Amino acid sequence: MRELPVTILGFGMMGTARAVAYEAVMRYYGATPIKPVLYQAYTYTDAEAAGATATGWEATKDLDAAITNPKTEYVDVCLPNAMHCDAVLKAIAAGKHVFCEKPLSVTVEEAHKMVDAAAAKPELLNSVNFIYRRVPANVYARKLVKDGVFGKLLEARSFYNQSWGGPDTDYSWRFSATGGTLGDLGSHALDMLYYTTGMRPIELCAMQSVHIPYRYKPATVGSDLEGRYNKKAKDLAEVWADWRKDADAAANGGETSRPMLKVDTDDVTRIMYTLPGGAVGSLECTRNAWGTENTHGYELYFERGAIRWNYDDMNYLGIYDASKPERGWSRVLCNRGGFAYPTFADGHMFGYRDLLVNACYENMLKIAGQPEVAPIATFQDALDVERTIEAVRKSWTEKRWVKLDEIA
Ligand code: SOE
Repeated sequence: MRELPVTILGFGMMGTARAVAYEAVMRYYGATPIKPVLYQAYTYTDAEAAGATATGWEATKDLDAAITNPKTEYVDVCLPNAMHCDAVLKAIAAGKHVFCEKPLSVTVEEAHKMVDAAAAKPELLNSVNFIYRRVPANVYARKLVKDGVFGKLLEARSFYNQSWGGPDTDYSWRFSATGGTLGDLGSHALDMLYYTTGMRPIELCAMQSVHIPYRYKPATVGSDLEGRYNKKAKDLAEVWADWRKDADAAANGGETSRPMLKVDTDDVTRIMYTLPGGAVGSLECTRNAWGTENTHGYELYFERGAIRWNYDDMNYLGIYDASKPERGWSRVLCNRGGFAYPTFADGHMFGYRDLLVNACYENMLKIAGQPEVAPIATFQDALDVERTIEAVRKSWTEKRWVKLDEIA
């Protein structure tokens, strides 16, 4: 069996989760044509490095050396968004297969560069971690739409809402211009729209807003999780009151109780759009909706029925067949034999980490020249998402409907 030495760049939440997935893939799918072997991690901190070396692989703080290491063949980019482009271009130039965390880029220009670089080396994998493609229920939804089971699509509604973005979450790169809610969460919902329906918006109108324009500066800025877990054990009303005083002072150049940094991105985005064939849709994403920890989903309304999915209940697909006299929602369990991915046993539910294993598995299939279970997201797919994101920004800045054709 061919072994493929893997380097993971970035060993925060996503890098470590990916390490688990590469290690598990042979256990899940014994018949993988290629065996990923974890070789090296690029880490920011000694603690992260210790985590990597404890399981027997190398750790380095030299990013370029990690990317170009002649001993590895596959680079998995789990760095903050702003670092993707440079790392991906260097990895392709060094002849490595690339798996990159979403969003692929922070601008359309960057995404174009990455697509061009990948096109020049078609023998290399170019794959983006739009992970919700790997949910069996979504693979099945895609098939139902493709087979035209309920006729033409009339309306689409998608949402990706989380709740961790209150004033007690400190600043991190996720609140910089390169890390906003639209790129972080909306990108998934846009990709899922395309994945399930095969359609992308033609024209859109959007609004964006910032609830928390200034955030407290943590001890070290940059770590993915830090901001989220610096929450104080304080009454929430007090948190808001204290924060409001500081935010007003920051806005007016006054003294704040702790150093603050300005947020340069959206906390919330809403989009309305048209699709080919006359369908219309809407999309919402936020980090400030209490009770929606990772509530990502969609509802698709067709001429003769509807489909709905929600990550909160991700193993099931909701199907409504309006041609049946009883007209009720069916809750179809999709993680069992016959639905896309092999499972441990029927009905033993999939979790997030299983999706990452599926993604690693399908990257191996693709490298081996074998068909994936369902299409992986390529750099081109991610460029299309980035173009839509750019159209959203343009629409809100210029306060008008924007055609996707306007974006290069
Ligand atoms: C944080 O908002 C995050 O980890 C995203 O970056 C992921 O893409 C999403 O799948 C879960 O939430």
